[in-house]
Amino acid sequence: MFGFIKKSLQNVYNQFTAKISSFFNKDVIDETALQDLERILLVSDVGIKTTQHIMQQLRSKNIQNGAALHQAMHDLLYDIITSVPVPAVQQVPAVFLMVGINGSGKTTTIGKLAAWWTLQGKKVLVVAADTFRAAAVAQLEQWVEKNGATFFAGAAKEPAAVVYEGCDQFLQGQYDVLLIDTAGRLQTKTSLMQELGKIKRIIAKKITSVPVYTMLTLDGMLGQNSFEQAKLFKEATDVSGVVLTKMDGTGKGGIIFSVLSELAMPVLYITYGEQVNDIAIFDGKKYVQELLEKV
Ligand SMILES: Nc1nc2c(ncn2[C@@H]2O[C@H](COP(=O)(O)OP(=O)(O)OP(=O)(O)O)[C@@H](O)[C@H]2O)c(=O)[nH]1
Ligand SMILES: [Mg+2]
Repeated sequence: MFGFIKKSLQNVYNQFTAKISSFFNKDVIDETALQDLERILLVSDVGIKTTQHIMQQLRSKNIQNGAALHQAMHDLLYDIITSVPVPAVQQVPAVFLMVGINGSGKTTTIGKLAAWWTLQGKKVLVVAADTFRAAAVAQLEQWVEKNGATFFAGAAKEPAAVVYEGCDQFLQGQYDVLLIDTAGRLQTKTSLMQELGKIKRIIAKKITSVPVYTMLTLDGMLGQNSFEQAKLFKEATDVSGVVLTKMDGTGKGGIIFSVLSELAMPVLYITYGEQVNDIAIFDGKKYVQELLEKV
């Protein structure tokens, strides 16, 4: 039953699931137990607003025992998980633009996705539009070539120009998947955000035949500290969904619910390590089910 969380997200299992499941065996759920539960939700990054919503719903249902609490929690978290529509990012041909702040895991995630799509028998082109650092380009090239996808860095120095050429190559080479890596940027740097807008306009102009998605990497270890940034990215670039990275480094599995309910963005993938296979398509229903399993 615990294939997904116990295997891939051990910290979440050992912390969040272990703590929360202790309530489900209780014969009596009283106000003290509800307050304890509320504290656990808060420290697990579920977020103040979402926690208040959950607690208010639980109180209004007049929960008496652990079994009823289990069912109610399942229903509430399930509602949150299904509240935001998930775009069809598993259907290719498609273009994926990866954005996010410095070090949030864009390049690593691109490498993992390139390997994964290649394994599915798809023809994959990776474009390195992170031209700010030579090391970043080399890092991505290593990842990509190891796994059999095609790498394109382009002769052009300007990111928008690299993207322009990369789009041409994608169209001419009849690729299934185009993955575009961008430089890490702080949302405060207006010029970098404007550059992102320029990149998006170029893609939209060049590629009209297949869907284009913008994926935002959010560092799961930073928790809600990254939400202000996420909101600014959302305003600037019309984000299609989130890749929650570094989930191996946190036991706070609640971040997924606050991304959904407070940012209203779907979680598309989670990553949980630095190896090529440490990525999973996020399955919200399965996540809720396993998260609330009795330990
Ligand atoms: N533990 C863990 N580390 C990760 C994960 N994803 C990425 N990292 C590490 O996080 C660091 C930053 O990852 P990058 O992929 O370079 O991040 P980036 O967003 O491309 O960074 P910039 O290009 O500098 O903006 C690297 O040391 C990665 O190995 C993950 O899922 N788990
Ligand atoms: Mg990078």
